[in-house]
Amino acid sequence: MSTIRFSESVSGSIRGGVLVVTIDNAPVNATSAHVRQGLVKALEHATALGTVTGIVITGAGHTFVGGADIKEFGKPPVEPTLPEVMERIENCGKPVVAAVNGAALGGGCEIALACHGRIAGEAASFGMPEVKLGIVPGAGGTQRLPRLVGIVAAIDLIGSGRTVKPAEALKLGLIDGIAADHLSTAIALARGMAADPLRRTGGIQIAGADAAAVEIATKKVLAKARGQAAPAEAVRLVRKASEASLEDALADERATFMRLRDSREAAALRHVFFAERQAGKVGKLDGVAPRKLETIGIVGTGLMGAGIAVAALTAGCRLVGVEQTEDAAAKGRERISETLDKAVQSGRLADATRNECLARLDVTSEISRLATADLVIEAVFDDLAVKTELFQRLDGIVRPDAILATNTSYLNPDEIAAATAHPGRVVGLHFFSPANIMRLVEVVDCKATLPDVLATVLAFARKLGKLPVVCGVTEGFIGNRIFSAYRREAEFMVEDGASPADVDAALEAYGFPMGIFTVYDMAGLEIAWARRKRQAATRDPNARYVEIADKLCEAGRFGRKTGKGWYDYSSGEKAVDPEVAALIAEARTAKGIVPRGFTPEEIVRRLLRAMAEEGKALLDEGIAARSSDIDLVMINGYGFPAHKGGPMFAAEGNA
Ligand code: T1G
Repeated sequence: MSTIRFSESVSGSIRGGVLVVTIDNAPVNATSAHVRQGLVKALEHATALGTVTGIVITGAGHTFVGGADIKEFGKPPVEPTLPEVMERIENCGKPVVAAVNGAALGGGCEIALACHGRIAGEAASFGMPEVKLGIVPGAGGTQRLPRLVGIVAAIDLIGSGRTVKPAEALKLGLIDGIAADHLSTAIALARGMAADPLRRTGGIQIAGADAAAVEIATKKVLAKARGQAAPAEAVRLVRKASEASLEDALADERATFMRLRDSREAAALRHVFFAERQAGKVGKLDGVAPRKLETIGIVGTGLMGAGIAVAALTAGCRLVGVEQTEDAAAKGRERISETLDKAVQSGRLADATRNECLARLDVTSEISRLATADLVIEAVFDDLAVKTELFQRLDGIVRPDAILATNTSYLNPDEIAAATAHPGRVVGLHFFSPANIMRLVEVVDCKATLPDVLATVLAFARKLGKLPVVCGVTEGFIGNRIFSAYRREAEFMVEDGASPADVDAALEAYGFPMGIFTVYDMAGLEIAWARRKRQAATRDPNARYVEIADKLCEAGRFGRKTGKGWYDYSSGEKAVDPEVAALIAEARTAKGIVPRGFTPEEIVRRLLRAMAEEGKALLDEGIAARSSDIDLVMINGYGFPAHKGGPMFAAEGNA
């Protein structure tokens, strides 16, 4: 079987009269110019050869095609364009079948859609993640997908950008079959397919959709859009598939794609995409092998500990949870098992997997059981004496090569490490609550942390499906330091004349799911109050200090759980409270401040600047390695809108 080369990344070989075309463009087989050129040449070759009866397209390695080459965006176009390739595939006179070996995303999924048949291997996946990049599919996806799966399912898939596995793809009608040997099955399908007439996706009559279901699917997508343009455009284009001719709708799709591709929103989301791939990369760890991790110990099975336990269990780890009493251990086990149940109910976890997780779970009051653990994470009360004493005890229990991680939010992990026998094995793992859901983990590289310890916990965080961001030791790490600076600025503006509701409304209009005072009320005001009281003695007496939050706490207003905080919740809904307005007015009078108005633009500008300045300080101090890491922390831990790229990206005038 000889190989025919169509371009530097596309080659072919003939099997049983079928030309098998392989796209090999590492790392993800993106549709770079030479891939597009190679595909067109392959189609021409197959058409010209009388002995070839069909064509199969597949990908080398573990991806089918990861989509358009995002790095090409913004560069001058090179012929042929992706829509032209799709047209060539769809209009080819011989059957073309996709043998989908791995991820078929974006332009990759569109290639599969343009083929006359689709066979998925077991590792295949399908999705149109374009909206996550601030764009819409640009090569026919919005028109061909609804022809195969119907308008409602297409709105869901393209509007959310979610990825589906082969079983769901088959159920939806996106593919024709699933086979362990997807290549042979695809070849057989191409051979057996009658060339006349071929089932051309663009020619399929769209199934009439239930108008109410279309509305529901549309609303669901728009509700999550938070002011972004792409989801609404994606839905509009999918709906157009049942109203306009294929030609008109494709032209609209292409024009919309080009316009969005050059938008700030898309630039911000591309920044986030590449930032995520950079995060957790640490130069000094090149060539450092992580240690083996099978059994994880967690001390403290409260809300945080249970969340971490669920994340570790669902990633396949064995788990030993430790509590102080048998009673508390039973409650911890219950909490973990209830969290697993919820994941099953919401469809995030299979029933069988939940049972496997429970079989790997042991919650006990005997701390000596941690002798088998490879990594122990403490999630106990955030108090230095408590944590130090615990780590000293663990020294005498765990193996010498076991790693000890602290989940502290504000304490100094170097101090905890220094109190142990082997500070080199101590590291910080700052999870965000609920830890089984939130992706962000700040990985704290302490003064003495050994490189392979850091490499191991980074690998652990990735195994849990988390987004690890490395940071140095500082009070509050990256996120809480920026959050403090941002809150301080918000309070300055309130003292100067803005209302908490003005600040929250400006942030929500910018794209935050919730304004800062609403977040503050949700989290509870008392923890920060306790910290401020601790710090009072060492605070710079000349620095501006806003006392309003202290006054709220003194009045017993600790936030939502007490029914009152920055707002009043006594009616069950958040409401502006005249008592708070009076308290703020008093604070202004006490300082002789004459209140002035703030526009939403000024509020946002000042908050962004406060965040970016603190971010710059973190970079200067070497706490954060790169500004894109700071963006990721604020996006994934604090609700900063991803489509604005994060505070550092926005501060550069980008969003
Ligand atoms: N373009 C350019 N580079 C890409 C890329 C892409 N589409 N996808 C990944 N990379 C790089 C990535 O930066 C990293 O680089 C390396 O590949 C490995 O990635 C017309 C408009 C395919 C599931 O949004 O979801 O098609 O860090 O670590 O875990 O309608 O990459 O090594 O230098 O993520 O094995 C739509 C994006 C594009 C898919 C593989 N497609 N990619 O995951 O590897 S728009 C996407 C992914 C489009 C058409 C349009 C994942 C993956 P480096 P990785 P992985």
